[in-house]
Amino acid sequence: MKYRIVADSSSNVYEVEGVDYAYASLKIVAGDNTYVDEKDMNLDEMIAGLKAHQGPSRTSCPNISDWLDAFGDADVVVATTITSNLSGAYNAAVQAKNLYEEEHPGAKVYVKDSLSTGPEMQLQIERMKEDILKGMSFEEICADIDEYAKKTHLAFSLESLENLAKNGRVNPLIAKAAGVLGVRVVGKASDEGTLQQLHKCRGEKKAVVTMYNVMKEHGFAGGKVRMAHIYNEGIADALEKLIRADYPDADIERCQCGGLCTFYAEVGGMLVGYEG
Ligand code: X90
Repeated sequence: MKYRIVADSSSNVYEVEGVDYAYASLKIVAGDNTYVDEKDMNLDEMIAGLKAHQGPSRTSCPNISDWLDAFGDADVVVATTITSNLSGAYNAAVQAKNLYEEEHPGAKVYVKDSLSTGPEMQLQIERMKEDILKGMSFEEICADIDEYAKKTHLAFSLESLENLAKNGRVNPLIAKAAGVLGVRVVGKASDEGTLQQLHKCRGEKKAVVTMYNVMKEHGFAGGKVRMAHIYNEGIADALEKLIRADYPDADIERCQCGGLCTFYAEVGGMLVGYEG
C-alpha cells in the first residue's frame, strides 16, 4: 500500500522527510508574468515584479489535473487544501478525488478543507505524517485529522491587506485600516475559514503581544507553534520570546512564506498556526 500526503502550496510546505509527499502549486499572475508557487521560487523577483506592475494582479488555484498529478499513483492519498471559502482549490481537489477513485479501483483519497491556510495546514501535514508512520488505516487517519483540526488555529499579523482587498478576499474596510502607516491588523481564521479581524495595533510590539493574547484566548497552552513570515524574522523572534517565557521547551518552528502567502500576507506579515 502506497500512502501519499498531498497539499496545495499555500501550506508553504514543499517537502516532507520520511513519507511520500507532493504539493499542487497555486499561481500568482501579474500581466504577462506568471509566478508559480513552488520549491525554491524566486520570491524577490516576484515581489519586485509585482511592485513594477501597473494594473491588477490575481492568483489561481490548482485545477483538477494539477491535483491528479499530485496524487501520482498512490493507493491512499490524504490531502489538505486552503479554505474553500477563499479559494476553489478544495472543490477542484474533491473533483480530482472522485475521478481518481473511479480510475483506480481500490484507491482511496481523503480531502480535508483546512478552513485555513499556511502553517495551520503545516500542522495537519505533520499530523498526517505521524499517523502514516504509526501505521494507521485510511479510515483512522481521516477520523484523526478531523479531530485534530478541531484544536488547531491560525492567527495573523498583517501590515497591508491590499492584495487581499483587490482580489475580493477581505472586507475593504478592514484593508483600509491596515493601510495606515504603522498599523497592523491582527486576526484569525474564522470557523468558516475567512479572515476575521480582531484588533488594530499601532506598531509591531503591540501586534506581537496581541497575537499571543489571541493564541491564549483560543486555548494555546504550550502546544506546537508554526510561524510563517514574510521577510520579518524580527516579529517571529519577538513572538517566540514571549512564548518561551511561559513555555521554555515549546515545539516552535518558523519558515519564510512561499509565493501564495507572500502575495496575500505581504512583506512584514506573519501567519501562526498553533495547537489550542
Ligand atoms: O484560489 C486562489 O486563487 C487563492 C486565493 C487565496 C486567498 C486567501 C489567501 C490568504 C493568505 C492571509 C492571511 C491569513 C488568512 C486566513 C484566512 C483563513 C494569507
